[in-house]
Amino acid sequence: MTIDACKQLALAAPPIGKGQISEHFLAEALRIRAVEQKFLALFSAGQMNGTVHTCVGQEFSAVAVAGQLTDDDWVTSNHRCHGHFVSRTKNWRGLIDELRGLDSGVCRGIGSSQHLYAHGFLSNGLQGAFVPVAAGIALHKKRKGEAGIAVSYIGEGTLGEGVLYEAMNLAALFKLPHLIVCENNLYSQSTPQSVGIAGDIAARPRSFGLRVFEADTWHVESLLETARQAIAHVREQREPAFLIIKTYRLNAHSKGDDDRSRDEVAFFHTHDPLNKLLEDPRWAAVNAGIVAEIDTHVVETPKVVMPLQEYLRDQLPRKVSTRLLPVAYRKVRMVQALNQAYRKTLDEGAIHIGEDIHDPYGGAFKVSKGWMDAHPESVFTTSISEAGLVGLATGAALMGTPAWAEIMFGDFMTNVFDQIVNNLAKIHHMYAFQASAPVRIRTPMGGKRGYGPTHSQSLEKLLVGIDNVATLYLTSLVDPGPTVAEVTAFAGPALVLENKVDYGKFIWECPDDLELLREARPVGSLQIRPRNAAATLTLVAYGETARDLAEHLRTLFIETDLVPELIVLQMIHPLDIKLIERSVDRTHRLAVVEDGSSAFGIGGEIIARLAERKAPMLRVLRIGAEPVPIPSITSLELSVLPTAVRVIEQLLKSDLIESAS
Ligand SMILES: Cc1ncc(C[n+]2csc(CCOP(=O)(O)OP(=O)(O)O)c2C)c(N)n1
Ligand SMILES: [Mg+2]
Repeated sequence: MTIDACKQLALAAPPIGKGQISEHFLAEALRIRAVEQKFLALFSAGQMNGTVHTCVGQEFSAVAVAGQLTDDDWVTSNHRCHGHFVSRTKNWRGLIDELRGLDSGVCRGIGSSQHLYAHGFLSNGLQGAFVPVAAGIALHKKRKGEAGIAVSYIGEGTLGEGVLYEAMNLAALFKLPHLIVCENNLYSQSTPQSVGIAGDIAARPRSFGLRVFEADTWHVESLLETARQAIAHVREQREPAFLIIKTYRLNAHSKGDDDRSRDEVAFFHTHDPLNKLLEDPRWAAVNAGIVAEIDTHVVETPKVVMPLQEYLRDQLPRKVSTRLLPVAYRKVRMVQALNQAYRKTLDEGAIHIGEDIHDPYGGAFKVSKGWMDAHPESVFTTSISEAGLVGLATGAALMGTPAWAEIMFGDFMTNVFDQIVNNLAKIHHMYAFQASAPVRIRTPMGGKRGYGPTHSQSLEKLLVGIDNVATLYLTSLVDPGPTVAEVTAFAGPALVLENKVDYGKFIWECPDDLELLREARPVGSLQIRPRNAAATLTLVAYGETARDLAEHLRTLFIETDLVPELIVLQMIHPLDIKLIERSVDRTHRLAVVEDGSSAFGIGGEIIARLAERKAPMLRVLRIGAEPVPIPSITSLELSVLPTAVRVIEQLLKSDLIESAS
């Protein structure tokens, strides 16, 4: 789409306001513009914080789409969302208050301009990241047989984002009632379409089999009709579609950043349908009334803000219990125990989404075998689309479906980072606690299988640093069933790490000379301690490494003369160190073993927590993988990873031994 072609469209457009278009729509468009202009005025007067992206010139795309929506529909939007929000919710007062940072704002001043929430509406400032989430909302509706569709607004600049294509592919494959509305205003921030977008825009959705509708801002009547047709198509056919609206923003990208040609901007001002409408004194009077109402609202709204204490609450599972309980033993392989535990979540109404999790294949590690046969409506096997499938799970979870996502290898969690860090970790707070997305993402970490550098790493230290997302690591030392059941009750998102080597092992049978106990709190730590000796070393580990160590506690004692007590973390974040504290108070020696490299890692966090508590008489040691990609060849791989053999070597070299003698 060239600027000249848009100019031709603007020149050819018929006037509005002569009865062709409902006056209600025109007034709504004027309202949106007046709100946007008020924001710019407040910014200029130094009365507002942050930033704002106004949709002046683009109001009719919001009005045209929202006019066709019902209470059952959901809209996701982007940074330029004010018009979409006002026409969807009519709550312009709540929007103004939000941008002014007031407690009366729609997100109580937390989200501000780009992060808005209301029933039927979500926006955020990450280009494209909400498109798979909207697809997930549509998935929920389709699966539940509920009425309603999902609509996602994007700008044409966002056609450069990969996750958009994952979402379109998945929406097409699953035949989801999802309309993507692309507002093509010819610019992405400062980048003209000719510089940023290759090829044909309409060909993109068409290649996924989506029906494409096209309209423009200047032919308002036909825009309203095209939006009606596009939404009717999605609603009736229950399949995705794509609506392209050619348009032009009359203001700067945000507050004042504009280096477009002045003549070009002036041309579109002159031919803007609302500017032309306002030449009519009757509409000028209507507009003056709208402006006065907005001014009065701004003047009269009390300036109340959310107190810090209220904002600091979160959804992390922190229930603490100091009780230790015996652990029930069950002879079953870990993969089988996991298969059954997750299968129970399906029986209880959850969905599971992942790559290759269909039957008879049953997932790369066979955890999902038999699920799809038993629950064909709840197991969704996807294309290779890690971010997209987690987005789908997020949308479904937002609507109330318990949603699990499987990432085939832990290394691929990097592909999901944006969805975790910017969506899952933020949704609850940024919408002032009005929304929750309790997605559980499962993935196998770890090496010892020769899969080499891109399929063997343990990335948990990158995950545990994400605020507001719980991270836990299952272990074959105990039946994971009760732990999985506890995770299903978490209010917020959780990352559930498994281990590739653990899958094939039978659940550990604790030998008679040791005692295995479990903290009573949800996903509590395990304690494996000698029955007839006082421990002289606190060893902390998790996952399969903990299993490996548990099996070598006797060797460790023989080699080092230290009597180890093993504490196995199941919940890594939020971290509760009470059990470790009590143990080191007795042993005065601590070795933390983590599967990834130890720099800036979990061991460092535990030691820092202990040091903050008091300055204990404590000898500490961090043990982890060597800080290199995990090699494939077995001899090197086992030398790089923190196997029990290497842990003993490290202990022997450490001053923990010295201090014992
Ligand atoms: C993932 C991501 N990358 C970059 C940005 C910064 N950014 C905000 S808006 C924008 C331009 C978006 O262009 P377009 O999608 O055409 O929407 P428009 O601003 O034209 O409405 C950019 C680059 C962002 N918010 N998110
Ligand atoms: Mg644009």
